Amino acid sequence: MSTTTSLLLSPPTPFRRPTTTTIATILPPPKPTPQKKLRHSTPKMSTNKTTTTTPTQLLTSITKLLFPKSLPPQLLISTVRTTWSATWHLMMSQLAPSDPSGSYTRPVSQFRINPNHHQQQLPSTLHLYVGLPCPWAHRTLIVRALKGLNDAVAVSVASPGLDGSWVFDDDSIRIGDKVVPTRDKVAGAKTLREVYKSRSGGYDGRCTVPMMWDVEKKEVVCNESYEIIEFLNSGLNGLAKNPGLDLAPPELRERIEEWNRIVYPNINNGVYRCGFAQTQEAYNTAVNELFSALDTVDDHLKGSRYLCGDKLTLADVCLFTTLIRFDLVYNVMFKCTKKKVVEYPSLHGYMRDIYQIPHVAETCNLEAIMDGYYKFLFPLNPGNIRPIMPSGSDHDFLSQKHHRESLSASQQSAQVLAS
Ligand SMILES: N[C@@H](CCC(=O)N[C@@H](CS)C(=O)NCC(=O)O)C(=O)O
Repeated sequence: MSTTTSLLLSPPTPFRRPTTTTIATILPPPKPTPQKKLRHSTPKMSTNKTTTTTPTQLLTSITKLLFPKSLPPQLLISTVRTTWSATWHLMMSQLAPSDPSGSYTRPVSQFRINPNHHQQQLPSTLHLYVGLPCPWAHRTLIVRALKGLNDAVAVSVASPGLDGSWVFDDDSIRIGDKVVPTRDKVAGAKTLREVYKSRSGGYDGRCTVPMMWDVEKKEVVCNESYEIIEFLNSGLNGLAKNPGLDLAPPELRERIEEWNRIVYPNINNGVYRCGFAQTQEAYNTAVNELFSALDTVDDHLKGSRYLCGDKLTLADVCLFTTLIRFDLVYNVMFKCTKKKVVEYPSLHGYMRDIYQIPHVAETCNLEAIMDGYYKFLFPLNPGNIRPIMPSGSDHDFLSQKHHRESLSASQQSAQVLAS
């Protein structure tokens, strides 16, 4: 039984777990589960009858047993508050580890590229696993597209499953050039966990995207996004259609690092620190640091086209993938409510500027991003209702003129386009 399943099966504290006999007695005859719609492989559980039921059906039955159709309002509110809060704390403690103050502490990625080795190693066939809602995976899609590596490094696009894991659907219908969910193009795996597990030596840890896979060696090369984008930027120039584009040129590396030290903890991870904070104090700290960093960046971008001057760099790519999700998701779902990106004069133009660089918009599947957060990844939105797209965040608005060319001496998009 997976961690998630066992977690969901744990009874809320004030109630005793009903006995198996009781559950079996109240279980309705199982209906066929619409697997396609659920988009996750649900293991079948046996009952003592010849029929089978899924964990989801079992849970629904338990819930119906615990909560009759109507309760006096006060009892209903206090019961739901207690069970909801207990379940939320349990889920957060297991899935979003925190320090003693309740601040989210992101787990460290397991598979790393040794920076001293990757340049010398001759790459065998590399494959990239991504998921569209994920900002860390989005970084890799952008660098792959800008470097002209779409043919050299194929990509499989996983979809979020209802149990929080990454799963593969059949190939989606193409929407122009937009990246859409796909099957696993390497071995036809049904889940990303299957892919991770198929490495020699197996694997039982977190199965995250992005993940770079060595097809011949059947090995995870790396599952840390920043290392993957550094590698795509400089490690595959022999295969890239745009080898002349350097998103981390030596003369800018120090400045890129300086911006990363501000943007990563306070903005990229900062939105998660807001959303996953487990105490008011932890949230207050995270949200103040987030908006103070956004103010700093906005102020800087008044006079600078990109973070490090006239040239787009990896620091911009990393900032962009959080900004594009900000008003769509983080502002509402992660309580990053002080301001929206659209209210920042420079940040919004900067986001549009990057969105309009050829090939970047293709990597931004705004609907998949909203679905991923509001319907799948973390059950922070139990009603599963996807809010309406906020104004200033849709494709037409993002395609409007940004007027930022005048800030740069050189035409950056010409450099990017030279593929
Ligand atoms: N530090 C990693 C973070 C990757 C990450 O957290 N990915 C999330 C999606 S946004 C994931 O795949 N989570 C699945 C899980 O934790 O099981 C990176 O930058 O690559």
